[in-house]
Amino acid sequence: MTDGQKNRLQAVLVGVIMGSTSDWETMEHTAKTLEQLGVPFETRVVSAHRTPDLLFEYASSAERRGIEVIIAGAGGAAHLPGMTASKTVLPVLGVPVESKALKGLDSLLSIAQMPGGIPVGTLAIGKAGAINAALLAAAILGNQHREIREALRKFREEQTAKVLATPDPAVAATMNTVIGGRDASPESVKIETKRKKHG
Ligand code: RP5
Repeated sequence: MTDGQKNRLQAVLVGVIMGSTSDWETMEHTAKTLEQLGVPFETRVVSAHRTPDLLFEYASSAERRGIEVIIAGAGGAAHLPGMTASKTVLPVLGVPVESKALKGLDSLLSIAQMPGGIPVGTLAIGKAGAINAALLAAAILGNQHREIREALRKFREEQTAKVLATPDPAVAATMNTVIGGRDASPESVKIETKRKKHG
């Protein structure tokens, strides 16, 4: 990567906002994925209901601050992505956070069912949507930022290689249970328990 590319990448390109700190459990997957791809981002709690003035300020100043994509996560009567989209022409991606009462169906419909005129790119409910919002943001940024497009290509290649490396699901399941270098597979746990019993 050239110095010019590094400098350009230091500026925040993605604004990750969410309605509440309680959304972080979901939205941290967006942050982790952006980090993995080397996309500069910021994270903020901005509530459509509790801090409406802050929401207006954030959305209307985002373009001026150099942000190119906004990812907004919210749950329940999830107005944040739609209201954000109404105050900016930047692409807004919405992540429906899983709500307790309706398992996120309320969040999904609130975010997806925007009337014609103000679009919100709506992802899946919960963790999958949070990860995919980051990947989709990277794909959008990849049109102008070649290094991000290449990072996304590498992510895809590694994902494919990982699947092809473990074609047998039984082996893959065993590998998934190896936690922190310690084999926690059911067989191993049985052996360890026996060892303890026999001193
Ligand atoms: C929404 O209300 C937030 O996005 C969150 O998902 C939901 C519940 O917020 P808390 O009551 O946990 O702060 O505005």
